[in-house]
Amino acid sequence: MKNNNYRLQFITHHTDCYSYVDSARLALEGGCRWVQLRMKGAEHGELEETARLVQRMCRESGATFIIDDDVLLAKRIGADGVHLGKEDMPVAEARAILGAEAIIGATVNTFDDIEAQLRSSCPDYFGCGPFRFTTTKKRLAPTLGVEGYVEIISRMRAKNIAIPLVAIGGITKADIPLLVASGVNGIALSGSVLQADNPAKEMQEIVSIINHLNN
Ligand code: TZP
Ligand code: MG
Repeated sequence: MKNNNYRLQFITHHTDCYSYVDSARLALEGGCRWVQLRMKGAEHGELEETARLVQRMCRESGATFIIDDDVLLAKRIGADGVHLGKEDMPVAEARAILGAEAIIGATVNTFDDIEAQLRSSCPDYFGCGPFRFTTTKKRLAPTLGVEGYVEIISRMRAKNIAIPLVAIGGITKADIPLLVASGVNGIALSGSVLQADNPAKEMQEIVSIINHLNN
């Protein structure tokens, strides 16, 4: 694995209209090629069944598939990687289980978190946020705004930290140009796509914005 460009990650969620699986399908239909399966509070059996299904959908689309929190499930089904929060398994332990080729992302909220993480391990990317308030995640850290990313990126550059930084939390397509201009390498989102009238089309527009900004 590791052939991932870290520019755009879709995080699964459910709404009144869509299931977790629907959400992944819509993102893939819209051209997203990196999906994180996040199903907070799901029971083990349902999580594994959904993970196997979404993994198959991702494979069929040539998309990268990672799982939130559950390193052992990722290992068992051969997912491409995991995303780990501050209270999850340490990155170094996950690396020992999943191997060098797995994509391992780590949540950070501040530059201090980045430095602390790098003292013990080297994730493949940092998921850094929240950009703004969102209801998708409970127990949200303070919001960063564009200024927060500008500061974190400048401190990373000053210390030659080149690990991709992926902005997350309340991001809409209108935010993407400014966020990318702030220096972040990628965007992770969920709610703004699923709340759009046509989620696949919304994702298509987001993919197009990102491709134009980076080319
Ligand atoms: N961490 C911060 S926000 C979030 C996670 C996992 C979920 C995605 O947020 P949004 O606002 O639905 O794009
Ligand atoms: Mg977690």
